[in-house]
Parts: sequence; structure tokens; C-alpha cells
Amino acid sequence: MSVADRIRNPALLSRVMSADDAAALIPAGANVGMSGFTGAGYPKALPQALARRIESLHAAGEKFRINVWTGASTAPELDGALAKVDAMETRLPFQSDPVCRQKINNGDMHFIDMHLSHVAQHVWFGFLGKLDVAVIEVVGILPDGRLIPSMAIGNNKTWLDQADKVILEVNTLQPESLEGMHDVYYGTDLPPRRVPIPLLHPNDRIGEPYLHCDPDKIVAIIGTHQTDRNSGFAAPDVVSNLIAQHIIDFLQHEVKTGRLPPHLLPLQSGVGNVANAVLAGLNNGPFEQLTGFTEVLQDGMLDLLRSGKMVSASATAISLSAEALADFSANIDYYRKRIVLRPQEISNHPELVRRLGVIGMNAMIEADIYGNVNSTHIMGSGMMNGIGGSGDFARNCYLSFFVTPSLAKGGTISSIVPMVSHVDHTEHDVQVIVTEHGLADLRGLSPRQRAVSIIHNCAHPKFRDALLDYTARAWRNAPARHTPHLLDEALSWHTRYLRTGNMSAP
Ligand code: 0RQ
Repeated sequence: MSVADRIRNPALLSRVMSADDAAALIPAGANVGMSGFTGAGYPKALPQALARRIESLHAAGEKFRINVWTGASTAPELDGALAKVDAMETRLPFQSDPVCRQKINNGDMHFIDMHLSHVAQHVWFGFLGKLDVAVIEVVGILPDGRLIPSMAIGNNKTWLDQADKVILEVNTLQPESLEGMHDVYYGTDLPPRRVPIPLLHPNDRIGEPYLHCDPDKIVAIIGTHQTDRNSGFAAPDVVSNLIAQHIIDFLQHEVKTGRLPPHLLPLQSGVGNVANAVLAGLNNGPFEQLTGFTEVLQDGMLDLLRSGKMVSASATAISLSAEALADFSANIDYYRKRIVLRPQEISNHPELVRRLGVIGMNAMIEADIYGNVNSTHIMGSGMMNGIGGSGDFARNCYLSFFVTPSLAKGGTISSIVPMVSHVDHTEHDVQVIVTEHGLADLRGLSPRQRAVSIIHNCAHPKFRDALLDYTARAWRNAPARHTPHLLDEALSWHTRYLRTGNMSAP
């Protein structure tokens, strides 16, 4: 199929050009809003063409950098290609690319780590400056110029609305039959004119299936025929299966006590292998008629929809392995009835998360004995990916789980530490911490009670005595007894690791 078959508006056919020609339309210093969320629906040809152009400009001694805004993470064709040639001055709001991460951590580019629900409104408020160019992957263009979104919506509605110029990538590999799966809500306004969002159930449709774009702003249309990142998942291992089982047992207990209804409440799941394993566990678990209100729909949630254990899921992106994508494409009519894709300011909206009573499950890097969580920084300084949507959900959830294996880096690091080296989620937003050893239910506990529960239930036995020793001394010698810390010692676990490569070294 040619790109012209997907452009049903004849006037726009004249804007079709090569990726190289389109890349030449982006000026140095531009703020460029690109589509893409968790390796889905990102532009593929334009960023690579732009990287080639910038590489040759740099070789000729000309300075050329841009600022790149997206929905969330993309893939090597976008973040990787641009980072490799030092094309990005500033990147926001989330990334997970190894080259990009290295440049950020070397101090070669700026990274602004933002709550994903904040991004669109911070652009509307003018907090981030003017958006110059939008580069958006779409599946097709309707006769009236409206756009059929791709595998992710992310911030596309905002980029199309706010940018001066628009470049579209029409990806003929993405199924046209995605049409109808999206729900783009245009009812948002700025304070003080804001009104409540009329979404009452996770699968309500409150908008329309298409993105609007002023045709006069479209300066280029590129045809692509390339698949999304389609990263695979590791099969659930013993550790992730144990974590999943602790969560399922806990949810069953909550149902028994009447604190959760039998079909639970809408589920949000973070990305990664452990999160995927928890969803796999639910597929073999006792709960029926589940619903999802999440940001990324990955393999585990697709499995739940296919088995019928989950009846509907709301997200902003579909990010699947190659095998799951084959199933999705083959059964897209089935999934279209059960999946709603929304702009990320809606999928992650704090008021909706709070009102719907979402159960949030996110992975973390480390937690401390008092329940503060670090989701982003390795050893207090190095950026991993970003806070993503974890804060949008954790802060506002009915129940907020944070999960991690109790050990990292081959057992040299304890994921439970006296004091986290960076705080993303404070003790006030964290209700349940889970590792393969067990689960700490922090609801209704004071800081010292939380420490006892976290150390006994979640820490690896190899680090438990050292953590208990720290708390005993802190409770004796700290300047006060509410959240007792020995400040000169609190982060010594991290400094010991940095010095010796092992937290348990003397
Ligand atoms: O690094 O591969 O170099 O060894 O961190 O760790 O165990 O592979 O875990 O893929 O589930 O990611 C929190 C990063 C977990 C992710 C995080 C090292 C570890 C490895 C990854 P290596 P794993 P996962 C919805 C919600 C924030 C965003 C979010 C994340 C690497 O879940 O980015 O939640 N969350 N979004 O070795 C030192 C420790 C460590 C450690 C792990 N204690 N100390 N290194 N690592 N623990 C999605 C979106 O928002 C889009």
C-alpha cells in the first residue's frame, strides 16, 4: 500500500516529500514536539533524516541542536539517533534509550523529568515556551483533514494544536483498522474556565476518534513503513512470580474484608518485566471482570483482555512485543471493542485516577525504611528513565503498590535502604511495598512502625540485620524519635557501594 492510499484529502497529497526534505524544514534551536509513548507511535523516518542532517552540519563546524518533547519514551530511531549525534539540547519528559541516558548522565544534554499528566498543560500555560514544530506519526488522513491516530496518542493533540508547523509521518505498516479505537477529548480549557471531565467509567468515550489539525500548518507529509520498537518481555521468573503472588493474595484479602469490590477497581500497571509478571499472575488468579485505567497497555494486559479476565482497558499507548502485536493485529476488531486510547492528560489525569479509585502498581529502584521511593536515580545522581506516570497514579490512587526485587546488581545492592538517594514518591504516597520476600502494608502506620514492617517483610535476609542495627542506633541516638535518622550515616550504604561495589562490604 502506498502512502497516497492513506491520504484521503487530495489537497494534502501535494505536501508529500522525502524525509530529508522535511528534516530541512526544522530550524536550529526549535522546540519540536514529537509523537511517541513507550516505544509506540513515534515518528521513524524524520528523526533519522534529521540526525543525518545534524551530523553533517556538525562535521562542517556548524552548531545545530533542538529541544525534543514527546509523550514518553521512544526508540533508537528517535532518541537513539538524535542523542548519538548530539542533536538534543534539552529532552523532556521521559526517555529510556541507552545512548540518550548516557548523554544525560555525562552532562551533555539537559533532561527535564516531568509527571506525564503535567506536560500538555504546562505547554498550554506557556511554562515551556513556544512549540515550533510538531512531528506526528498517524495511520491516515481523512477527506476533511482530520487524522487517524497511531498506536499512541500521548501529547499529539497538544503538539498539533500548539505548533506553528506540522510534519506528519503516515505509517502504512500500522493497521488502518486502528480507526475507532481512540477517544480524543477536546473539552479541556485553562483555569479559571475548566470544567469537570465527564468520564465516569474507565471505558467511557467522551471525545472523538480523530485528531484535529489546521491543514494550513501541515508543511510536509512523509510516508513510512516501519514497525514500532516492539520490545519483548522476559518470561516471569521466580522473583517476579513471588511478587505477583504477594499482590494477588493481598488483593484477595482486601476483597474478603470488604475494602475492595469482588471485581477490584481499575488497574494501572507500570512498564517492565515485573509489572508484566504481575498482570500474568492476575490472568491465572481468582479475579474476573477486571478493568484497566492505565497509561501503557503491554502484553500482560492484552493477555487479560484476550482471556476475558479483563473486560476493558483505557490507556494512551499500546506497546507490545512482536508476538503480542501479531495477536493484536489479527484480532483488532475484538480489541477495538475493549480498548480506548486517550490523550495522556486524560489517561493519567489525577482527578480521574482519584475518582475512579485506581489500583496503581509501579516498579521502583529502591525504597527506604520509612517508605520513601526512588523510581529514577541510580546512586542519587544518574538518571535511569524518569518518573513517567508513576507519580500521576501513586499520589492519587485508591491503593498504591511499589514493587522491586529485594536485590539489584547480582546481590551487591539492597533495594531497601536506610534513606533513598533520591525521592520521587514520598512516604505519604506509598501504601504497599512488595518484594519477593513479602509485602509491607504501610496504611495507618507511623514512620517507626513502617520501618519494622518494611525491614521484616521486604528486605533481603542478607541485609536485614544491618538495617535493624541502623534503626536500633537511630532510635537511640537520632536528634528526635519521629523519623529517626543518623544523618551522617543514612546514605553510607550508597557510598559504600560506590567505593567497593558492594553495599554489604565493611
Ligand atoms: O540496570 O540493566 O543496567 O542492570 O535499574 O532495573 O530490575 O530491570 O527493572 O525494568 O522493571 O525498571 C524503576 C527503572 C525499574 C522502571 C524502573 C537497575 C538495574 C537495571 C532497571 P541494568 P530492572 P525494570 C508507567 C510508570 C519509573 C517510571 C514509571 C522505571 C535497571 O520501572 O523507569 O514507573 N520506573 N512509570 O540493575 C542500582 C538499585 C537498582 C538498580 C534496579 N536499587 N540500585 N541499580 N537497578 N534497582 C510507565 C511510564 O511512565 C511510561
